[in-house]
Amino acid sequence: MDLLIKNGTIVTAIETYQADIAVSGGKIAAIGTDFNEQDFHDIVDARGKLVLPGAIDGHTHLALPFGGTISSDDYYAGTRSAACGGTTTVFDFVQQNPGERMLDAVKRRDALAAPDAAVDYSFHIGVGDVSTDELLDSMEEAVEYGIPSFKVYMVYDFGVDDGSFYKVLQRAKKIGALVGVHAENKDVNNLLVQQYLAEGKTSAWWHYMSKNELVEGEADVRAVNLAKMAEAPLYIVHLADKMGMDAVTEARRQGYPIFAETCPQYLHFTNEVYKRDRGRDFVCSPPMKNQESQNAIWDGIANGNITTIATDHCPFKQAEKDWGITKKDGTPGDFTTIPNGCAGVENMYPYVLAQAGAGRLTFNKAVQLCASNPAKLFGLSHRKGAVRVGLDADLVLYDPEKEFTITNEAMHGDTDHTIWEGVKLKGYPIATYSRGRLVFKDGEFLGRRGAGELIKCKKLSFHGPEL
Ligand code: DUC
Ligand code: ZN
Ligand code: ZN
Repeated sequence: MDLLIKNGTIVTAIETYQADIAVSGGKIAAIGTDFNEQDFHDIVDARGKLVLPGAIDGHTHLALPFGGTISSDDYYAGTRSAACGGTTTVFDFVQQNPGERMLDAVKRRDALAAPDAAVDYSFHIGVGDVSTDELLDSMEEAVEYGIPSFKVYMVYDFGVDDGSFYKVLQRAKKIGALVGVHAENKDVNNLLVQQYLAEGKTSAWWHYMSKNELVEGEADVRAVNLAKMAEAPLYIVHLADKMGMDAVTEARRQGYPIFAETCPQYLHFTNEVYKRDRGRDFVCSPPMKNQESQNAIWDGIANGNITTIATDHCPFKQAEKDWGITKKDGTPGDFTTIPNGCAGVENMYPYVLAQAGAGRLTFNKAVQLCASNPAKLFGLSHRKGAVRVGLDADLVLYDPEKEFTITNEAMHGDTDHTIWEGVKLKGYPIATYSRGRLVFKDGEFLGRRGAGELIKCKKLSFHGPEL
């Protein structure tokens, strides 16, 4: 056999126990206590360490064209960074072009990802055009291929109207797909932008104000209502506000299959960051909200109404963030000319686990939110998301005592700054295995470009808020 990880404390979504893990052919071959060490090529002593399933980041934007540039982590840099933060699978978004069949969009994007990805990956399809029956029908072909999740944007020029959103929900329900939604009220957002700019309000604060609690909350409530009307499952991505949290909580209480994702940045930062000198570095959509919203999301984690944590990883270089002051062409910029997004893929698991270490949630709950729930929701629990015999040996060794201060220098992506600079964590991953291969150890990336593979996902296998 290839590898024995011995003496560690295994943490799953539901239990914590001491056992050894035998790895063979990239899979977890056995879990037990009396293995013969001579049977193993490599032996790792994990005494005093936690052994966790690798995290699944259900929301990244690698090499995303946005705002006149492209996000600075390509599939290699983004997955390298993921590995070094204990994330062994990332989901990226493929944006369907007008007139393009869904599966063609996936294949177009996979041609970029496959040669570069250092850990395993899969896709959600951003719906761009369902104006014909043929394009709507093409959803099923993607589902059968192994990409059963779609995302609609209620905001942005490439977003869809409520009718198309509803149509996608209806079809998704029929074919066993999950619809994710980026919920912000597009018309009000656009109107507020025009009003603020006309009043000379150009700083990053006004990005937040134009996408404030109510701008997101109204769209969250509308999305929940559309899903209820269509009797379809719904996944609200990057939920960041109290009104949306309340709507999700109430819908789930009523038994609707409505799920919410939040991101570490909404759990850690509030809208106060937009008052900082470099507030523009924090510009992402949706923006960080007020303390009341942050409290509501933490409550959602405690009471089970947040189902997953993901990152919305979408870094841009500082010079591009500076387009909020002076645009590329040298003319004055404003909050609308700042590319939206921040780095986070390397910070998610360490941040959430450190919160567990600090007693804000349990380690089991952290594993549930970052690994096992995304695996179940997105249809990859046959491969990922747990420490179980037969699953991929995507494993993280975590030292609960290691002190770590996040700096951009210590990160492994391609960007030049991090909104997490200076944040101190107690506890940090010390090793990551991707299908049994060591890809990260003691601060160093040891993986290989192109070693990651596309994970084909199964159709929805849940019916209500059991997650
Ligand atoms: N939000 C971001 O911050 N970046 C990219 C896309 C998005 O919706
Ligand atoms: Zn989004
Ligand atoms: Zn996103």
